[in-house]
Amino acid sequence: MSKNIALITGVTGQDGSYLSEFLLAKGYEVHGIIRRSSVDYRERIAHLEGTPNFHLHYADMGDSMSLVKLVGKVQPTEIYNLAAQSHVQVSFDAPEFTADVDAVGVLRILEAVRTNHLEKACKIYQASTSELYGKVEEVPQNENTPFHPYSPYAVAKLYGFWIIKEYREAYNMFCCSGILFNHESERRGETFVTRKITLAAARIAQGKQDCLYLGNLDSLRDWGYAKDYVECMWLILQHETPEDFVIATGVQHTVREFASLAFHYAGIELRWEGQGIDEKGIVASVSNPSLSHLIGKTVVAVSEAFYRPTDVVNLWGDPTKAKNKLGWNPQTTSFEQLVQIMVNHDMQKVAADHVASVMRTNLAEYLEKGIVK
Ligand code: NAP
Ligand code: G4F
Repeated sequence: MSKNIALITGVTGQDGSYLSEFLLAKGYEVHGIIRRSSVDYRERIAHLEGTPNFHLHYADMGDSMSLVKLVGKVQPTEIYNLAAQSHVQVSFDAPEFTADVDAVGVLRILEAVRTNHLEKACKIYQASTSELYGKVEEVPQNENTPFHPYSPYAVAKLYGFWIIKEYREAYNMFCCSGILFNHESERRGETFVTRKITLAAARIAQGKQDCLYLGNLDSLRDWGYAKDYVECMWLILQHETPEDFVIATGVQHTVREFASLAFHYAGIELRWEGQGIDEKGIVASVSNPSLSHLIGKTVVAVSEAFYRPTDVVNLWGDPTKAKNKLGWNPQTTSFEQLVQIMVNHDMQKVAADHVASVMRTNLAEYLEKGIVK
């Protein structure tokens, strides 16, 4: 039997790390693309480095030559194109870079496969996004809902979606898009709203932060657990025909609801007062007397700095096709479980960071006083 060889772009990201674990457990040989940076920061995959079937290679989505050479060397049977400038707000500040990586980058991967004559041997998964629905034209959104991208990120991803479809039809390649709705985890980047909230709730509960500043609290998202979603990426490539799928939980919550629940798991009950820019989350009660000094304090406030020029405010996915055709269960991890997993993780992280910082301070003092040499 021929070996399954996966090439993952974006292997250092949230999804790339979970997908690597998932494919390694299935016996795949996994190759990941990393890019040069001045600090080697690969926290999410550090535990996989040294695993016999796990290999990392330098390349960049902006560098066709590196991709062509790497695809030729690895001879993948499956490519998971997860690499992207994935932050919507950042795409307003760096629109050209976002277009280069998130749009033309997809074309570069497709052409790398064609240049190496692997059209028939290699299947391609493209990380598409619910942001394509943008200024939504219907709720909930499914595979037939019209797209209306509403940020430079979404416009770039729309190109990625269509070029995948084009190569499928023009060259008969097995390439598909997973239209994934927001998926989060304890490995989520710290500037996405969910992780920003769970980290802040943990810091506020441990006296390390006074207040959390957020943008649009009314925004609605369909949030799932990233660990559950990587299975779908694989299932999409195992389906008999190349097709695009919406991957979502089918349940919607506001940013405000996410914040209330995160603070609840950190031992703090919030009440909300005011509207718009003046809205505040105030501590109504606490589960532990050691937090009673927080009662009546404002711990969440709104800042215009986190408003977007255009914001996508009503994402709600219909995963019926994935459920029926792929046999995927969209409710493996509930919203409540997801928030609890993230808060528990961040409560421990904040406590561990505190211990490490005290140890560093003590060590510096001991060195200065000559107590340790
Ligand atoms: P992420 O944590 O931001 O990871 C992005 C990955 O892309 C990182 O490994 C990053 O490398 C890599 N990357 C960025 N620019 C690159 C370049 N020029 N060359 C090579 N690699 C580059 O994103 P994620 O949450 O795992 O999402 C994975 C994919 O799914 C992305 O395409 C995202 O747009 C899409 N998506 C995500 C969601 C979601 O809710 N998470 C929903 C729908 C679609 P560094 O570590 O070096 O920065
Ligand atoms: O967490 P977010 O930054 O995620 P967003 O914009 O939905 O994008 C994520 O999900 C997409 C799938 O739909 C992916 F394609 C994309 O790569 C990324 O993973 O923001 C969620 C919502 C937005 O409406 C935003 O305006 O939360 C609102 N929000 C309110 N306050 C905030 C904040 N977002 C961030 N990042 N920071 C805030 O302080």
